Parts: sequence; C-alpha cells; structure tokens
Amino acid sequence: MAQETNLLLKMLKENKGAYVSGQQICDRMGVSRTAVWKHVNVLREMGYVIESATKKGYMLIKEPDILIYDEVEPYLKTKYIGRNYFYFNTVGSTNTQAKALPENTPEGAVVVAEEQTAGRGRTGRAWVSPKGQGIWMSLYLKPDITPQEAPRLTHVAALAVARAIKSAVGISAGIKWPNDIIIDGKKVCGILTELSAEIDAVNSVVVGIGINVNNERFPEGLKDVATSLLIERKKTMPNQNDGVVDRKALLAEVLNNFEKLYEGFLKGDFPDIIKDCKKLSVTIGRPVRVMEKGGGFDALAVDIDDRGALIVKKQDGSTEAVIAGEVSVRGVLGYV
Ligand code: BT5
Repeated sequence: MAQETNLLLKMLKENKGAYVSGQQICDRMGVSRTAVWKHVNVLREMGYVIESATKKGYMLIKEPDILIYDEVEPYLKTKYIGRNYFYFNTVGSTNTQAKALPENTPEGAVVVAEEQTAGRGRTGRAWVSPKGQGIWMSLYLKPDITPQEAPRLTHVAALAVARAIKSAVGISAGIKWPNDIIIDGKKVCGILTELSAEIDAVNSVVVGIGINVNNERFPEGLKDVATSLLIERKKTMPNQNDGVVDRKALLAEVLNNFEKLYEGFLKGDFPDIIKDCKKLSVTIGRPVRVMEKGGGFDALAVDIDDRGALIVKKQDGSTEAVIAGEVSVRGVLGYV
C-alpha cells in the first residue's frame, strides 16, 4: 500500500465511526483534495466501507476481512516476530517467497497471503489454500542452531498454533506428531519447516503455517480428513452465530505465542516445549503406522523424546525413535 494511503487509513481508523474533515486529511497528508479522494477510493477497492459527506469529510464504517499489517498490528504484542510483514493477495507459495528473501532480511519477517496457487505440503504434496478463507503464512528465522535441530521448530510452531486457537477462538486442538493440528479427528492446520543451511550451519529456517479458518467445504479428496475453525465452532458453539472467525486476531495470536516459545527455545527450553506438546498430543498412546520408503510398520506410539523424536514400541517389544517422517494414527484422519 502506498505510504499516503497508509497514512489516510491510520487517520480513519483512529477516528472510526466519526467524520474526519477533508481539510484535516489534506493538511496531515500534504496533498490536494483530489489526491485524498483517490486514496479513499483505493481503500474502498480493498473493501473498506468509507462514508463521505460534503462539509463533514470521511468516516470509516467497516474494515474488510483482510490480513494486511494495519489490520493485524493492533493485536500484535511481539518484539520482532511479524514486525517485517510481506503481504500478497495471491502468491504461489509463501514458503517459496520467504525462502527467496535476501539474506539481510531481519529475523522474524513473515510472508502472508490471502491465497496460494501452489501451496505446498511435505514431500511435494499440495496444500489447498483458497482465497480469504485461511491463514497462509511463513516465518523467516535465523536461529543459532545446528541443521539437525531445525525440525524442532515444527514443534514450537505446532504448540504456538494450538495455543492460539484456544485463546483466540476458544477451541481445544490436538497435535498429531509432528506437524498437524487436529480438531475432532480432522486436520485444521499443517506446518512445513524448510531449511537453508551449510553442512554445519543454518542460514535460515522458514516455518510455513497453513490454518483452515473460514472454509465451509473442502474439495472431494479432503472432505473426510480436513476441517476448519468455522466448521468446528459451528459444531461446538452453535449459539455463537457471529459470522466468520476473526483471522487477523488469530494470526496475531499465533505470532504472539510463537515469539514467546521461540525465545524459550533459543535459551534451551525445548524439553519444556515438548512436555507441553505431549499434553496436547493425539498420537501418544495410539496405534500408529510408521511409513518408510518402500514399506512401513505398525507400532504403538509411546512418547516424544527431548529431541522431538516420536518413540514407538514395535510388535516385537523393541522401541524405535522416529526422527522425522510420516506417521498415521489409527482413528485420526481415517486410518483404520
Ligand atoms: C503439511 O504437509 O501439512 C504442511 C502444510 C503447510 C502449508 C503452509 S501454508 C503456508 C506455507 N506455504 C506453503 O506453500 N506451505 C505452507 P503434509 O503433512 O505433507 O500434508 C499435506 C496433505 O494434507 C495433503 O496431501 C492433503 O492430504 C492434506 N491437505 C492439503 N490441503 C489441506 C488443507 N487445506 N487442510 C487440510 N488438509 C490438507
């Protein structure tokens, strides 16, 4: 958004529900009345409802449901996570965008999009990201950790998302090891952590987070495995009939929670994070199928260790630590 449009938006927001005179706006922006009119129209095209009246000026009536920084910022309590904000209406993949950020980009930058046309899951799978219905975003981080430790950030992000869903929407969500957030047996969020590193040093880590917020339906192949916060809220709080779930408050809550946890992580508090992930785990105590190249095996998930590995007990009684990989859980996402 042009700086002047941004300034106009700030003035209108500060006085929401009241008129701001054209003269006041001209003075503060240092532009002509015609220019102000043009900027008002830019905002209207973005979905802002702005009333205008001769002699009175302009009044902001309603903000649109969009995730630009100005809409998210009032909810943001972070020092640096989300303070550099790259917003796209449409993008291929926010992870791809974040990975392409120049090396001098400050830690904590985020890339947010209303829609992804080539959203990605793990191992080349697709992530369905329809316009305006979810939160599709990527965090750009530069932690001083080894490349082997990078997958731990998936757990940090998963806990941040689960906590944010609880505090912003009031729904309890579970974590399916390592990267899915689950409500009532269905996936509401997926996390994709990607690493750029030398053999022994991390350059940057991109943590991609996709949350289904206001989707009302899913494409054929996803119907039985995916859900959204709106769908779940309607199920559990049928009286709360107040339209869509507030994406901007939720987005900010994810970033607020993430920063708190990330600071702890950098100080070495990962075991505490895992302890809290375990409390929300829908994997531990369940029969699982561990998928491996060229096969897999059935086991019982018994624990998550201090590195974030899933400990499974095999049928012969031996235990194995699954560091990264694909695990399906009986009773979750249709594995029976
Ligand atoms: C994931 O992969 O769950 C990671 C998803 C990460 C998405 C975010 S959005 C912002 C950022 N930019 C990106 O391009 N990606 C990240 P995985 O565990 O591999 O799961 C992928 C599988 O989830 C697919 O094969 C589908 O079965 C299912 N799926 C696809 N879209 C979904 C959706 N919207 N909701 C629930 N499940 C979905």
